[in-house]
Amino acid sequence: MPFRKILIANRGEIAVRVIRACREMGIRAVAVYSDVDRAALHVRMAEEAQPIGPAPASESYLSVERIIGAARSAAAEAIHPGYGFLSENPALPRACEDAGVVFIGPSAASMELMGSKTRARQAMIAAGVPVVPGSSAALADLDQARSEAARFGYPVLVKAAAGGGGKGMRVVEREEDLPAALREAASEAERAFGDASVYIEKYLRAPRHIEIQVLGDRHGRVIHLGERECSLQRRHQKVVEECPSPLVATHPEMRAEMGDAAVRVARAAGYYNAGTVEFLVDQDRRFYFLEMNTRLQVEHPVTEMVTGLDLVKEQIRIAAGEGLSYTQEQIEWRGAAIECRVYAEDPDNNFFPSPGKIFTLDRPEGPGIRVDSGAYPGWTVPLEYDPLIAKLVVWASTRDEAIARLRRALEEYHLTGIRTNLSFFRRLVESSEFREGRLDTGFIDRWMAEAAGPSGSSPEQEQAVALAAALQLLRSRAGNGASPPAAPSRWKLEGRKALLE
Ligand code: MV4
Repeated sequence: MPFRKILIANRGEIAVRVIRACREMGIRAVAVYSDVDRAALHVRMAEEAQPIGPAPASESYLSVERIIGAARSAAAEAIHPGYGFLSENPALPRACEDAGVVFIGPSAASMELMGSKTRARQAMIAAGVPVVPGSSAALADLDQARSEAARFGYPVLVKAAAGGGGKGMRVVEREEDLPAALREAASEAERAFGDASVYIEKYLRAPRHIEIQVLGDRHGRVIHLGERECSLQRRHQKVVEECPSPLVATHPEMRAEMGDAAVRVARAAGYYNAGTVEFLVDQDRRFYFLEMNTRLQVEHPVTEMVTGLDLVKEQIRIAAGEGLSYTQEQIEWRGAAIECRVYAEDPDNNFFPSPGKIFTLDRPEGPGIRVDSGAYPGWTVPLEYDPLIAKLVVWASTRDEAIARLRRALEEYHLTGIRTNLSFFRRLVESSEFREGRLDTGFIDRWMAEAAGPSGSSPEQEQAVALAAALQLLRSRAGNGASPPAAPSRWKLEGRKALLE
């Protein structure tokens, strides 16, 4: 047994996921919670729980000091960061080292390298991994930007060197638009990351986003667990992920090629523990390194379903210094898995967050279904954090069967009290592009624009809708915050009964 006690520096479904791995390994799990999470599922499930402060994440889940303090007072031997929060902050592994606690993740140096997009690009070029044509250092001035852009040809994409997740990005179609794009991207980057450095890349139109899961141990061995197709996203937020990628399924040589490249990326970064190498894939199926995520990802379950591995257990064993339990040759991929991210948000109201109390909750069950969730009936989804309430994951022996199973699971899934995006998924699984696996990163926006018709809403209209929804939410909070938005009042019910009599 690698550890006796692990502290989980996270909340929600991922904290629950890690607790489950701990329990199966005979390890005591210590939860942490902010004031609004006192009754959260991860707190109820863990053997122990430590309060870490008020609701704002900056004073609780994002505080290295509070997390280390909690680990100390619980005498935990290791910390699992989950995803989000401190998971990619090199300050946490450093503080762990100082406190004599094992960090379940990569080194601070690997995180730092991958945190700088320009440094990561340089390292990947040196390692012989294909990167999108572009500048490999932050741009000094407009003249340099002009000459670099002319070298790759328009359109180009201005990106933040410290970026990721789409912040500080600007597409530039013509040279005359370059100065404004540079200015805007730099100021957005300064605000978001405290670093105004930007660089440029050739802009790939409607690429696929395919990522490779890697595992490295502390003895220098690295393997890959194949790909995940993550092209289905909206506003840089993934909504559906699957394994295998429908594209790779029809071009099987791509898995080994991208897998080899991902292993080279990990080696070049001196990487250990679980990580993900993201690639963009163009229309000609050429792939380019985009970035590496130095954490366990939200969508890891699709890889687990298809490979049969337990990634969290592997992470824990690796952190304890054990060698990988599998060789590359032992990894096999069986069947197809699809994950839907179930959010407390209203698809009929511009996906506006819909926190609040869950009244009833009926989840799908039966063959090939996995639901990872931090929700339970009677629990209130707090508005302070990410509104992900569950991940619905299905597995079947073929993609077509997985889609049929997903459709069945979505029919069985019912939740009252809050809005969710389940209805969005019910529509999505019927679309011919999705069913045929013709996916790219522009698909959801195009598909939603089509559904809205030629008079589909402009960004201005969308803003107006969001504003109206915000006002509505504020009003409902100003009144009785506990009142369910969807359920009719007792007076209405009584009135209806009276009418029926
Ligand atoms: C790109 C690109 C096209 N060309 N880079 C978006 C998030 C950030 N991490 C990188 N992103 C992109 N970089 C070049 N040179 C298109 C995107 C992109 C994207 C990438 C992955 C998943 C979804 C996306 C949605 C829009 C744009």
